[in-house]
Amino acid sequence: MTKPTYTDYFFDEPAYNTHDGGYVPLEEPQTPQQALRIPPLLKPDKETATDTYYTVEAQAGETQLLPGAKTKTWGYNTTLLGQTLVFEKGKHMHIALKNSLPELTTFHWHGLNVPGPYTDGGCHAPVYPGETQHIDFTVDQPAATLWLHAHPCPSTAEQVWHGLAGMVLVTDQTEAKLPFPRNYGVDDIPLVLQDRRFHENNQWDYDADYDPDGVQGPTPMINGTINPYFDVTTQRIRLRILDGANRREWRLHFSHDLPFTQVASDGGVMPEPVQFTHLMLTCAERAEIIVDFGSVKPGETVTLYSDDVPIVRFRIHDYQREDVKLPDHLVDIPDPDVTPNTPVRKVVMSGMDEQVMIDGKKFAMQRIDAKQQVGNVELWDVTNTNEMDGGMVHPYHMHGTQFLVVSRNGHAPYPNEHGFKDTVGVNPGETVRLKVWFDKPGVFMYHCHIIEHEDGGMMAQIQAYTPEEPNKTYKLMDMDTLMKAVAKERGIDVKDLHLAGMSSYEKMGMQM
Ligand SMILES: [Cu+2]
Repeated sequence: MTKPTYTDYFFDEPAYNTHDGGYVPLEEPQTPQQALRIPPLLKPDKETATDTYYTVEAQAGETQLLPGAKTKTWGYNTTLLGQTLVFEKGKHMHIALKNSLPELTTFHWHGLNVPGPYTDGGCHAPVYPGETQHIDFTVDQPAATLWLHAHPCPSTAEQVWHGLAGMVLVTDQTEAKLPFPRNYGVDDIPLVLQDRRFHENNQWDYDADYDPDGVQGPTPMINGTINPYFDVTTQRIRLRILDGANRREWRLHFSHDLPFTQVASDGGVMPEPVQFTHLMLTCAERAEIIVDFGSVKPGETVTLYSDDVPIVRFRIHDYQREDVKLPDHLVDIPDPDVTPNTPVRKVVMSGMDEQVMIDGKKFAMQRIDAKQQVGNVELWDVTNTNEMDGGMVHPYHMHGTQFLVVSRNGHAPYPNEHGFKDTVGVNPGETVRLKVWFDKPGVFMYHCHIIEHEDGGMMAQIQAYTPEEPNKTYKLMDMDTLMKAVAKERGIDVKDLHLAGMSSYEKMGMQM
Protein backbone atom coordinates (compact mmCIF):
# COMPACT_ATOMS: atom_id res chain seq x y z
CA MET A 1 0.00 0.00 0.00
CA THR A 2 1.34 3.43 -0.85
CA LYS A 3 1.84 5.60 2.16
CA PRO A 4 0.12 8.97 2.27
CA THR A 5 1.90 12.26 1.71
CA TYR A 6 0.42 14.75 4.13
CA THR A 7 -0.14 18.18 2.69
CA ASP A 8 -1.36 20.25 5.62
CA TYR A 9 0.03 21.74 8.82
CA PHE A 10 -2.51 20.06 11.12
CA PHE A 11 -2.53 22.93 13.63
CA ASP A 12 -5.57 25.23 13.95
CA GLU A 13 -5.15 27.92 11.36
CA PRO A 14 -7.11 30.63 13.27
CA ALA A 15 -4.52 30.27 16.05
CA TYR A 16 -1.40 30.69 13.91
CA ASN A 17 0.82 33.50 15.08
CA THR A 18 0.00 35.31 11.83
CA HIS A 19 -3.31 36.25 13.47
CA ASP A 20 -1.66 37.74 16.53
CA GLY A 21 -2.09 41.52 16.73
CA GLY A 22 1.63 41.83 17.36
CA TYR A 23 2.60 39.50 14.53
CA VAL A 24 5.71 40.53 12.65
CA PRO A 25 5.63 39.03 9.15
CA LEU A 26 8.88 37.64 7.80
CA GLU A 27 10.45 39.60 4.98
CA GLU A 28 12.87 38.34 2.40
CA PRO A 29 16.26 39.90 3.14
CA GLN A 30 17.52 42.23 0.44
CA THR A 31 21.16 41.59 1.31
CA PRO A 32 23.40 39.31 -0.80
CA GLN A 33 23.01 35.57 -0.38
CA GLN A 34 25.63 33.95 1.84
CA ALA A 35 26.71 30.38 2.39
CA LEU A 36 24.74 28.81 5.20
CA ARG A 37 26.88 28.75 8.33
CA ILE A 38 27.39 25.21 9.58
CA PRO A 39 28.19 25.25 13.30
CA PRO A 40 31.51 23.44 13.76
CA LEU A 41 31.62 20.30 15.87
CA LEU A 42 32.99 21.08 19.31
CA LYS A 43 36.27 19.28 19.87
CA PRO A 44 36.37 17.38 23.15
CA ASP A 45 39.07 18.38 25.62
CA LYS A 46 39.76 14.71 26.11
CA GLU A 47 38.16 11.46 25.05
CA THR A 48 38.56 7.90 26.25
CA ALA A 49 36.68 4.73 25.33
CA THR A 50 34.13 5.50 28.03
CA ASP A 51 34.33 9.21 28.83
CA THR A 52 34.21 12.49 26.93
CA TYR A 53 35.26 15.86 28.32
CA TYR A 54 33.98 19.14 26.91
CA THR A 55 34.30 22.77 27.87
CA VAL A 56 31.29 24.87 26.93
CA GLU A 57 31.95 28.57 27.20
CA ALA A 58 29.21 31.17 27.05
CA GLN A 59 30.82 34.21 25.52
CA ALA A 60 30.06 37.59 24.01
CA GLY A 61 31.34 38.65 20.63
CA GLU A 62 30.50 40.17 17.30
CA THR A 63 29.21 38.46 14.19
CA GLN A 64 29.12 39.66 10.59
CA LEU A 65 25.45 39.15 9.80
CA LEU A 66 24.74 42.02 7.44
CA PRO A 67 27.00 44.13 5.25
CA GLY A 68 28.52 46.93 7.34
CA ALA A 69 28.80 46.84 11.10
CA LYS A 70 29.06 43.56 12.90
CA THR A 71 26.26 42.65 15.31
CA LYS A 72 26.93 42.18 19.03
CA THR A 73 25.99 38.57 19.71
CA TRP A 74 26.42 35.78 22.26
CA GLY A 75 27.26 32.15 21.72
CA TYR A 76 28.72 28.94 23.05
CA ASN A 77 32.38 28.56 22.06
CA THR A 78 31.68 30.96 19.22
CA THR A 79 30.21 34.41 18.83
CA LEU A 80 26.69 33.32 17.86
CA LEU A 81 24.67 30.16 18.61
CA GLY A 82 27.10 27.36 19.43
CA GLN A 83 29.54 24.77 18.33
CA THR A 84 27.68 21.48 18.00
CA LEU A 85 28.14 18.93 20.77
CA VAL A 86 27.99 15.21 20.06
CA PHE A 87 26.98 12.89 22.88
CA GLU A 88 27.48 9.20 22.21
CA LYS A 89 24.93 7.04 23.98
CA GLY A 90 26.45 5.07 26.84
CA LYS A 91 29.37 7.42 27.32
CA HIS A 92 29.95 9.46 30.43
CA MET A 93 30.14 13.18 29.74
CA HIS A 94 32.10 15.66 31.82
CA ILE A 95 31.27 19.21 30.92
CA ALA A 96 32.89 22.36 32.21
CA LEU A 97 30.36 25.17 32.01
CA LYS A 98 32.27 28.39 31.71
CA ASN A 99 30.55 31.75 31.89
CA SER A 100 32.55 34.50 30.22
CA LEU A 101 29.50 36.73 29.86
CA PRO A 102 29.00 39.86 31.94
CA GLU A 103 25.90 38.34 33.59
CA LEU A 104 24.78 35.10 35.18
CA THR A 105 23.48 32.41 32.92
CA THR A 106 22.49 28.76 33.07
CA PHE A 107 23.18 25.91 30.66
CA HIS A 108 19.97 24.00 29.98
CA TRP A 109 20.12 20.77 28.02
CA HIS A 110 16.76 20.78 26.28
CA GLY A 111 15.53 17.22 25.81
CA LEU A 112 18.44 15.58 27.60
CA ASN A 113 17.58 12.91 30.11
CA VAL A 114 19.65 14.05 33.11
CA PRO A 115 18.88 14.70 36.79
CA GLY A 116 17.37 18.00 37.85
CA PRO A 117 17.66 20.72 38.77
CA TYR A 118 21.42 21.37 38.55
CA THR A 119 22.60 19.12 35.71
CA ASP A 120 19.44 19.95 33.76
CA GLY A 121 20.50 23.57 33.96
CA GLY A 122 17.23 25.41 34.54
CA CYS A 123 16.96 28.51 36.68
CA HIS A 124 18.29 26.79 39.81
CA ALA A 125 21.73 26.24 38.30
CA PRO A 126 23.23 29.71 37.86
CA VAL A 127 26.81 30.09 36.71
CA TYR A 128 27.98 33.54 37.71
CA PRO A 129 30.19 35.69 35.47
CA GLY A 130 33.78 34.50 35.43
CA GLU A 131 32.89 31.18 37.04
CA THR A 132 33.15 27.64 35.76
CA GLN A 133 30.99 24.81 37.01
CA HIS A 134 31.21 21.12 36.26
CA ILE A 135 28.52 18.62 35.48
CA ASP A 136 28.75 14.99 34.50
CA PHE A 137 26.21 12.43 33.42
CA THR A 138 25.87 9.25 31.41
CA VAL A 139 24.06 9.55 28.09
CA ASP A 140 21.24 7.04 28.20
CA GLN A 141 18.67 7.93 25.62
CA PRO A 142 18.24 7.20 21.93
CA ALA A 143 19.92 9.18 19.17
CA ALA A 144 18.24 12.59 18.86
CA THR A 145 18.63 16.22 17.97
CA LEU A 146 18.61 18.19 21.22
CA TRP A 147 19.77 21.66 22.05
CA LEU A 148 21.52 23.72 24.64
CA HIS A 149 20.15 27.08 25.63
CA ALA A 150 20.29 29.58 28.44
CA HIS A 151 17.51 29.30 31.02
CA PRO A 152 18.01 31.93 33.75
CA CYS A 153 14.49 32.98 34.69
CA PRO A 154 13.25 35.59 33.95
CA SER A 155 15.97 36.40 31.40
CA THR A 156 15.82 33.25 29.32
CA ALA A 157 14.20 34.98 26.37
CA GLU A 158 16.68 37.84 26.29
CA GLN A 159 19.70 35.54 26.53
CA VAL A 160 18.43 33.22 23.80
CA TRP A 161 17.71 36.32 21.70
CA HIS A 162 21.35 37.36 22.19
CA GLY A 163 22.30 34.02 20.63
CA LEU A 164 22.69 31.44 23.41
CA ALA A 165 21.45 28.35 21.58
CA GLY A 166 23.50 25.42 20.33
CA MET A 167 22.85 22.02 18.82
CA VAL A 168 23.39 18.78 20.71
CA LEU A 169 23.38 15.53 18.75
CA VAL A 170 22.95 12.24 20.57
CA THR A 171 24.21 9.28 18.58
CA ASP A 172 23.63 5.56 19.09
CA GLN A 173 24.10 2.21 17.40
CA THR A 174 20.45 1.88 16.38
CA GLU A 175 20.34 5.13 14.44
CA ALA A 176 23.78 4.37 12.97
CA LYS A 177 22.36 1.33 11.18
CA LEU A 178 19.52 3.22 9.49
CA PRO A 179 19.97 4.43 5.90
CA PHE A 180 20.08 8.13 6.87
CA PRO A 181 22.55 10.71 5.63
CA ARG A 182 25.02 11.37 8.47
CA ASN A 183 27.99 13.16 7.02
CA TYR A 184 27.84 16.28 9.20
CA GLY A 185 27.95 19.50 7.25
CA VAL A 186 27.73 17.71 3.88
CA ASP A 187 24.43 15.85 3.88
CA ASP A 188 23.52 16.03 7.59
CA ILE A 189 22.78 19.65 8.34
CA PRO A 190 21.54 21.36 11.48
CA LEU A 191 19.05 24.12 10.69
CA VAL A 192 18.34 26.54 13.52
CA LEU A 193 15.38 28.72 12.56
CA GLN A 194 15.28 32.15 14.20
CA ASP A 195 14.16 35.67 13.39
CA ARG A 196 15.58 39.02 14.35
CA ARG A 197 15.04 42.74 13.85
CA PHE A 198 18.12 44.78 13.02
CA HIS A 199 18.18 48.27 14.46
CA GLU A 200 20.63 51.10 13.95
CA ASN A 201 24.15 50.02 13.11
CA ASN A 202 22.99 46.42 12.55
CA GLN A 203 22.38 45.85 16.26
CA TRP A 204 19.66 43.92 18.04
CA ASP A 205 17.61 45.71 20.70
CA TYR A 206 15.64 43.26 22.81
CA ASP A 207 13.95 45.89 24.96
CA ALA A 208 12.83 47.90 21.94
CA ASP A 209 11.30 44.78 20.36
CA TYR A 210 9.83 43.42 23.59
CA ASP A 211 6.39 41.86 23.35
CA PRO A 212 5.03 39.82 26.27
CA ASP A 213 3.54 37.39 23.73
CA GLY A 214 6.99 36.76 22.29
CA VAL A 215 9.62 38.79 20.54
CA GLN A 216 9.80 38.53 16.78
CA GLY A 217 11.76 40.13 13.99
CA PRO A 218 11.10 40.36 10.26
CA THR A 219 14.44 38.93 9.17
CA PRO A 220 14.85 35.16 9.02
CA MET A 221 18.16 34.05 10.51
CA ILE A 222 19.13 30.45 9.78
CA ASN A 223 22.12 29.06 11.68
CA GLY A 224 23.03 32.68 12.27
CA THR A 225 23.04 33.40 8.53
CA ILE A 226 20.97 36.03 6.79
CA ASN A 227 19.73 34.99 3.35
CA PRO A 228 21.56 31.67 3.18
CA TYR A 229 22.16 29.20 0.41
CA PHE A 230 23.46 25.68 0.78
CA ASP A 231 25.36 23.78 -1.91
CA VAL A 232 23.88 20.31 -2.25
CA THR A 233 26.33 17.68 -3.48
CA THR A 234 24.39 14.53 -2.61
CA GLN A 235 21.02 13.25 -3.78
CA ARG A 236 19.64 13.21 -0.27
CA ILE A 237 20.18 15.53 2.65
CA ARG A 238 19.05 15.28 6.23
CA LEU A 239 17.99 18.50 7.89
CA ARG A 240 17.91 18.61 11.68
CA ILE A 241 15.49 21.48 12.04
CA LEU A 242 15.11 23.33 15.33
CA ASP A 243 12.58 26.08 15.90
CA GLY A 244 15.00 28.19 17.92
CA ALA A 245 12.88 31.32 17.74
CA ASN A 246 11.52 33.01 20.85
CA ARG A 247 8.02 33.13 19.45
CA ARG A 248 7.74 32.29 15.78
CA GLU A 249 6.07 29.24 14.34
CA TRP A 250 7.58 28.09 11.07
CA ARG A 251 5.34 26.74 8.33
CA LEU A 252 7.81 24.97 6.11
CA HIS A 253 7.49 23.81 2.54
CA PHE A 254 9.75 23.55 -0.48
CA SER A 255 9.43 24.96 -3.94
CA HIS A 256 7.99 22.52 -6.53
CA ASP A 257 5.93 21.19 -3.55
CA LEU A 258 8.83 18.81 -3.14
CA PRO A 259 7.83 16.17 -0.61
CA PHE A 260 10.14 15.28 2.25
CA THR A 261 10.22 12.55 4.85
CA GLN A 262 10.30 13.21 8.56
CA VAL A 263 12.30 10.51 10.32
CA ALA A 264 12.78 11.95 13.81
CA SER A 265 11.06 14.31 16.20
CA ASP A 266 12.23 15.92 19.46
CA GLY A 267 13.31 12.77 21.26
CA GLY A 268 14.72 10.79 18.38
CA VAL A 269 13.87 8.56 15.47
CA MET A 270 10.16 7.96 14.94
CA PRO A 271 8.73 4.45 14.63
CA GLU A 272 7.88 5.09 10.99
CA PRO A 273 8.94 7.66 8.43
CA VAL A 274 6.18 10.11 7.52
CA GLN A 275 6.02 11.92 4.21
CA PHE A 276 4.95 15.58 4.03
CA THR A 277 4.87 18.54 1.73
CA HIS A 278 4.20 20.95 4.62
CA LEU A 279 5.39 20.98 8.21
CA MET A 280 4.73 23.41 11.03
CA LEU A 281 7.12 23.63 13.95
CA THR A 282 6.32 25.49 17.14
CA CYS A 283 9.00 26.94 19.41
CA ALA A 284 11.67 24.46 20.56
CA GLU A 285 10.32 21.56 18.51
CA ARG A 286 12.71 19.61 16.33
CA ALA A 287 12.13 17.62 13.19
CA GLU A 288 14.70 15.65 11.26
CA ILE A 289 13.69 15.43 7.66
CA ILE A 290 15.26 13.73 4.67
CA VAL A 291 14.90 15.56 1.39
CA ASP A 292 15.50 13.60 -1.80
CA PHE A 293 16.52 15.81 -4.70
CA GLY A 294 16.42 12.88 -7.12
CA SER A 295 13.73 14.61 -9.17
CA VAL A 296 15.72 17.85 -9.38
CA LYS A 297 18.35 18.51 -12.03
CA PRO A 298 21.82 19.76 -11.13
CA GLY A 299 21.91 23.53 -11.66
CA GLU A 300 18.44 24.05 -10.26
CA THR A 301 17.66 25.63 -6.92
CA VAL A 302 15.11 24.30 -4.46
CA THR A 303 13.89 26.86 -1.97
CA LEU A 304 12.70 26.24 1.56
CA TYR A 305 9.95 28.64 2.53
CA SER A 306 8.17 29.59 5.70
CA ASP A 307 4.75 30.70 4.56
CA ASP A 308 5.70 32.55 1.37
CA VAL A 309 9.12 33.84 2.44
CA PRO A 310 12.25 32.03 1.20
CA ILE A 311 14.48 31.05 4.11
CA VAL A 312 17.14 28.74 2.59
CA ARG A 313 18.06 28.14 -1.03
CA PHE A 314 19.44 24.71 -1.85
CA ARG A 315 21.64 24.94 -4.95
CA ILE A 316 21.72 21.50 -6.49
CA HIS A 317 25.09 20.44 -7.89
CA ASP A 318 26.12 17.18 -9.56
CA TYR A 319 25.51 14.27 -7.30
CA GLN A 320 26.00 10.54 -7.34
CA ARG A 321 22.69 8.81 -7.98
CA GLU A 322 21.63 6.97 -4.86
CA ASP A 323 18.01 5.84 -4.70
CA VAL A 324 17.33 4.83 -1.12
CA LYS A 325 14.04 3.51 0.12
CA LEU A 326 13.60 3.92 3.82
CA PRO A 327 12.28 0.93 5.72
CA ASP A 328 8.61 1.16 6.75
CA HIS A 329 9.63 0.58 10.34
CA LEU A 330 12.55 2.54 11.77
CA VAL A 331 12.75 1.94 15.53
CA ASP A 332 10.67 0.48 18.33
CA ILE A 333 9.21 3.05 20.68
CA PRO A 334 8.30 1.61 24.09
CA ASP A 335 4.76 2.26 25.24
CA PRO A 336 4.74 1.41 28.94
CA ASP A 337 1.49 0.80 30.79
CA VAL A 338 0.18 3.56 33.00
CA THR A 339 1.03 2.86 36.65
CA PRO A 340 -2.16 1.64 38.38
CA ASN A 341 -3.91 4.03 40.77
CA THR A 342 -2.26 7.17 39.49
CA PRO A 343 -4.74 9.96 38.76
CA VAL A 344 -4.72 11.79 35.44
CA ARG A 345 -2.81 15.02 36.00
CA LYS A 346 -4.31 18.24 34.71
CA VAL A 347 -2.27 21.16 33.47
CA VAL A 348 -4.02 24.30 32.27
CA MET A 349 -2.26 26.91 30.17
CA SER A 350 -4.23 30.12 30.09
CA GLY A 351 -3.97 33.73 29.06
CA MET A 352 -2.04 35.82 26.62
CA ASP A 353 0.28 38.80 27.04
CA GLU A 354 1.00 39.50 30.71
CA GLN A 355 -1.84 37.26 31.92
CA VAL A 356 -0.20 33.97 31.00
CA MET A 357 -0.33 31.32 33.73
CA ILE A 358 -0.25 27.61 34.40
CA ASP A 359 -3.04 26.28 36.59
CA GLY A 360 -4.04 29.85 37.44
CA LYS A 361 -0.63 30.67 38.88
CA LYS A 362 2.52 32.31 37.74
CA PHE A 363 5.83 30.56 38.23
CA ALA A 364 7.49 30.80 41.64
CA MET A 365 11.04 29.52 41.87
CA GLN A 366 10.67 28.18 45.40
CA ARG A 367 7.32 26.48 44.92
CA ILE A 368 7.08 22.81 43.94
CA ASP A 369 3.82 22.48 42.02
CA ALA A 370 3.66 18.72 41.62
CA LYS A 371 5.43 15.51 42.51
CA GLN A 372 5.79 12.27 40.60
CA GLN A 373 7.66 9.13 41.55
CA VAL A 374 10.58 8.25 39.31
CA GLY A 375 9.57 5.32 37.10
CA ASN A 376 5.82 5.86 37.45
CA VAL A 377 4.05 6.24 34.13
CA GLU A 378 1.25 8.80 34.36
CA LEU A 379 -1.22 10.49 32.06
CA TRP A 380 -1.01 14.26 31.85
CA ASP A 381 -3.86 16.20 30.26
CA VAL A 382 -2.52 19.52 29.07
CA THR A 383 -5.22 22.02 28.20
CA ASN A 384 -4.96 25.35 26.41
CA THR A 385 -8.02 27.32 27.52
CA ASN A 386 -7.00 30.32 25.59
CA GLU A 387 -9.73 31.19 23.14
CA MET A 388 -9.79 34.95 22.94
CA ASP A 389 -9.28 36.35 19.42
CA GLY A 390 -8.91 32.82 18.08
CA GLY A 391 -6.41 32.10 20.82
CA MET A 392 -2.88 30.99 20.23
CA VAL A 393 -0.89 27.79 20.06
CA HIS A 394 1.20 27.28 23.20
CA PRO A 395 4.15 24.91 22.77
CA TYR A 396 4.20 22.90 25.99
CA HIS A 397 7.63 21.67 27.10
CA MET A 398 8.73 19.46 29.97
CA HIS A 399 12.22 19.12 31.36
CA GLY A 400 13.50 15.75 32.54
CA THR A 401 11.39 13.54 30.29
CA GLN A 402 10.68 12.48 26.76
CA PHE A 403 6.94 11.86 26.72
CA LEU A 404 4.52 10.19 24.35
CA VAL A 405 1.55 12.00 22.84
CA VAL A 406 -1.52 9.85 23.45
CA SER A 407 -4.30 11.95 21.96
CA ARG A 408 -5.56 15.41 20.99
CA ASN A 409 -9.07 16.08 22.28
CA GLY A 410 -9.54 12.32 22.33
CA HIS A 411 -8.45 11.90 18.72
CA ALA A 412 -5.26 10.42 17.34
CA PRO A 413 -2.20 12.67 17.53
CA TYR A 414 -0.66 14.04 14.33
CA PRO A 415 1.12 11.46 12.14
CA ASN A 416 4.57 12.74 13.25
CA GLU A 417 3.72 12.48 16.97
CA HIS A 418 4.30 8.76 17.41
CA GLY A 419 7.83 9.10 18.73
CA PHE A 420 9.35 10.69 21.80
CA LYS A 421 8.55 14.36 22.26
CA ASP A 422 9.54 16.97 24.81
CA THR A 423 7.60 19.85 23.30
CA VAL A 424 4.11 19.73 21.86
CA GLY A 425 2.00 22.49 20.35
CA VAL A 426 -1.38 22.73 22.05
CA ASN A 427 -4.16 24.42 20.08
CA PRO A 428 -6.68 26.76 21.72
CA GLY A 429 -9.51 24.82 23.31
CA GLU A 430 -7.56 21.61 23.05
CA THR A 431 -6.48 19.01 25.58
CA VAL A 432 -3.43 17.00 24.64
CA ARG A 433 -3.03 13.80 26.62
CA LEU A 434 0.56 12.78 27.31
CA LYS A 435 2.14 9.71 28.83
CA VAL A 436 4.88 11.00 31.11
CA TRP A 437 7.55 9.29 33.15
CA PHE A 438 10.79 10.44 34.74
CA ASP A 439 13.91 8.27 34.77
CA LYS A 440 15.92 10.63 36.95
CA PRO A 441 15.10 12.46 40.15
CA GLY A 442 15.15 16.20 40.58
CA VAL A 443 13.15 19.36 40.23
CA PHE A 444 12.11 19.93 36.62
CA MET A 445 10.27 22.77 34.99
CA TYR A 446 7.35 22.50 32.62
CA HIS A 447 6.26 25.49 30.65
CA CYS A 448 5.19 27.19 27.49
CA HIS A 449 8.17 27.51 25.15
CA ILE A 450 7.17 30.85 23.74
CA ILE A 451 10.08 32.09 25.76
CA GLU A 452 8.49 35.37 26.82
CA HIS A 453 5.52 33.39 28.14
CA GLU A 454 7.87 31.24 30.17
CA ASP A 455 9.69 34.27 31.55
CA GLY A 456 6.31 35.89 32.17
CA GLY A 457 5.28 33.05 34.46
CA MET A 458 3.65 30.41 32.24
CA MET A 459 5.77 27.83 33.98
CA ALA A 460 5.64 25.43 36.92
CA GLN A 461 7.91 22.79 38.36
CA ILE A 462 7.65 19.19 39.44
CA GLN A 463 9.77 17.15 41.79
CA ALA A 464 10.52 13.68 40.48
CA TYR A 465 11.41 11.62 43.55
CA THR A 466 12.65 8.16 44.36
CA PRO A 467 10.87 6.03 46.99
CA GLU A 468 14.06 6.24 49.09
CA GLU A 469 14.01 10.04 49.14
CA PRO A 470 10.42 11.19 48.69
CA ASN A 471 11.09 14.53 50.34
CA LYS A 472 14.60 15.30 49.24
CA THR A 473 15.22 19.02 49.37
CA TYR A 474 17.12 20.93 46.74
CA LYS A 475 18.68 24.35 46.98
CA LEU A 476 16.41 26.37 44.74
CA MET A 477 17.14 29.80 43.40
CA ASP A 478 15.20 32.67 45.01
CA MET A 479 14.24 36.06 43.66
CA ASP A 480 16.19 37.98 46.27
CA THR A 481 19.48 36.25 45.46
CA LEU A 482 18.85 36.56 41.75
CA MET A 483 17.96 40.26 41.86
CA LYS A 484 20.95 41.11 44.01
CA ALA A 485 23.29 39.17 41.74
CA VAL A 486 22.02 40.76 38.54
CA ALA A 487 21.99 44.26 40.07
CA LYS A 488 25.57 43.78 41.20
CA GLU A 489 26.62 42.61 37.74
CA ARG A 490 25.08 45.71 36.25
CA GLY A 491 26.49 47.97 38.93
CA ILE A 492 23.07 49.31 39.86
CA ASP A 493 20.80 49.29 42.87
CA VAL A 494 18.31 46.41 43.15
CA LYS A 495 15.41 48.88 43.10
CA ASP A 496 16.52 50.14 39.67
CA LEU A 497 16.75 46.67 38.17
CA HIS A 498 14.41 45.89 35.31
CA LEU A 499 14.20 42.48 33.68
CA ALA A 500 11.81 42.20 30.77
CA GLY A 501 10.15 39.01 31.99
CA MET A 502 9.26 40.62 35.31
CA SER A 503 7.01 43.15 33.68
CA SER A 504 4.37 40.44 33.32
CA TYR A 505 4.37 39.94 37.06
CA GLU A 506 4.42 43.67 37.79
CA LYS A 507 1.49 44.39 35.46
CA MET A 508 -0.48 41.66 37.22
CA GLY A 509 0.53 43.01 40.62
CA MET A 510 2.26 39.74 41.44
CA GLN A 511 5.55 38.71 42.98
CA MET A 512 7.88 36.41 41.19
CU1 LIG B 1 2.49 30.32 25.48
